[in-house]
Amino acid sequence: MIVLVAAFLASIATFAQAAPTTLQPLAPLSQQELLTAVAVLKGAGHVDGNTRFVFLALREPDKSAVLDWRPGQPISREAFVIIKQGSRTFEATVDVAGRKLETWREVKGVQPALLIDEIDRLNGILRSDAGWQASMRKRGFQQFDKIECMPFSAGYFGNSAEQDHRLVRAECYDAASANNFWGRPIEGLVATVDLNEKRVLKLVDSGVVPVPKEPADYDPKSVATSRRPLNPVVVEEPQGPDFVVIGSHVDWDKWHFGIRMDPRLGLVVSTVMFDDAGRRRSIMYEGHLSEIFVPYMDPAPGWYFRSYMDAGEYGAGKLASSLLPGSDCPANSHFFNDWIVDERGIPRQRNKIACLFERGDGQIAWRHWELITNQTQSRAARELVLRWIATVGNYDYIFDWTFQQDGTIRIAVGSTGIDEVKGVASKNALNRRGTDGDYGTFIADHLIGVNHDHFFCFKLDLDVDGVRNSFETIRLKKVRLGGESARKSLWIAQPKIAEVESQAKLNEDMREPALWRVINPNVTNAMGDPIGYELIPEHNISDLLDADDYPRMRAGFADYQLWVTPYTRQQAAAGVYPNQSRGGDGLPAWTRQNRSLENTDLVLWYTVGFHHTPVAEDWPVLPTMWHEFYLRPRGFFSKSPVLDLPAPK
Ligand SMILES: [Cu+2]
Repeated sequence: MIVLVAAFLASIATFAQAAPTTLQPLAPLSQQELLTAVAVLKGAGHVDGNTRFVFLALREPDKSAVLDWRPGQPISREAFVIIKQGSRTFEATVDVAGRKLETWREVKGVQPALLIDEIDRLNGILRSDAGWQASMRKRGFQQFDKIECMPFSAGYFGNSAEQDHRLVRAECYDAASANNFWGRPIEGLVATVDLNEKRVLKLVDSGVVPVPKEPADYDPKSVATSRRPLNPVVVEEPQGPDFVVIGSHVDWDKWHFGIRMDPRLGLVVSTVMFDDAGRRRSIMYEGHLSEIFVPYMDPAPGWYFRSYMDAGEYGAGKLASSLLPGSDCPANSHFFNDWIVDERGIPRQRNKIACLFERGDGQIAWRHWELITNQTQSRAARELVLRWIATVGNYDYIFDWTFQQDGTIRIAVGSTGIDEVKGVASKNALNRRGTDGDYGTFIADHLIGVNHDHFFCFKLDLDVDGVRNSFETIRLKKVRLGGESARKSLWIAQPKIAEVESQAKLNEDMREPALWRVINPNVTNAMGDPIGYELIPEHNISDLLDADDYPRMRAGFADYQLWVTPYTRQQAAAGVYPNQSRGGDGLPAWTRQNRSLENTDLVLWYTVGFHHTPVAEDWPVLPTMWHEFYLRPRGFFSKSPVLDLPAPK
């Protein structure tokens, strides 16, 4: 056991642990740099007992500076900071290397992301509110210390009485009668709370709904596990892994990239390159989660507002889970630690917030059996997986970046955790009363899994062999044949370059399918075609809400599955401050300029999502549901990139 523990410790490294000579411009801020950034703000008189750090992380250098940088050269190191000071919000940039405050400004009319500090305070505000107490007594609760209230982001619904308040809406759960309190909603009572004023702004008691009593716990003590454990599978790399991690940089097979954890966006993958015949070719400057949007589909007073934007309202990277070796990631994975400042500005180390492992579980890179010669050639595929998990309240989102030997990058989101459920008076579907069951599925006695969507928007700054790229749609167009052919119809591939942003707001269309490809019009492959990378969606959905519905206006990025913009430093598809936003910021606003997309630095914004109509099998734990898309070379190489895989011995 001791040996095992030692092996784990040896395989842990922090993102920023590298020697100075290998520090990359996009490496995350180190503990020392975080300390310096906070010290500079303190020195400038901007930090007191009321100061809360909403965000403090690397401010990326200019892209051109990053691309021109060579090892050994000095690096600009800056921090971007969002501070909440009482009810006011400030943004700062700090020159960390120069120990200097560069900018400090107040941002008016916004609400920064919700703070853990505030969330901790929520129970106290409610438990001391006379109206809330009365409503709880009416429901049979005499003691309030085991009632847990959840800070649901408030959204915006055109209510002027809510303006200028810092809001959450709270529904509470009976945590005394079960470990999994999510299965014990105290329904029919929702409080709108002002976190600045520390008071209940509005309490809506729409009537007592009995708290469901179905068992909902999932820990080993509560669940009788009759299933026989399977025989162990041992993954061994007797000569060690094939990847090399130096600080925040990863080399594996022909792939090279940098990684860091951002408190808002989670894992950021940067400067992704692939070796091709002795040349290191660029594919993507940066890729990361941009925003999440989860609107629920129930009009009840306790449910209509539930339309979360988890990255901007809570901070996806801040909520990165510590990963468990052997279940979250293979035990022999490389685990990353990082440093993040807490809300008081104190750097804290977090353990195992991302993992890296090779996978070679029966995948075939290519093969052929030749009938004429009766010969078989087959090459096993290996892939590299980079994983992190954001736990936002009841949901756990697993994010995988998988690098394949054929130049493909797969980006996948696994949704698991606990479904957000509603307590109802009806027992089940056989004795439905009122509207119970109209907006979801009975998944246990007196419990409805409410219908909702999950949208995950990714920023993908592709640089295919350089920054100057164009975006091409290749429409598969059916044509009617005349003349001498025995065929009446077939389809042809019709490429078209998008000239401006309005031509690159796209949804998948089964009746008129199109391929989506980023090309470099200045570089051709051996056949004379411009080189390119294709974005390949798998199953995807559209936002079904009306255009004038508040959640949809606030999360306008979900209007299209794909947007293409010129390069921008902006990272947040719904704007920097989506908490209580009225909408109007982000992709719809930016693209209104209808800028040129030709032969310029481009960014793809791709949203993958799914409608979640819950099923009985979703309770009490959600079997992981995966949704993914690919970035795949299309004409980037001049022949099969896996032809050179060595034959098995
Ligand atoms: Cu769901």
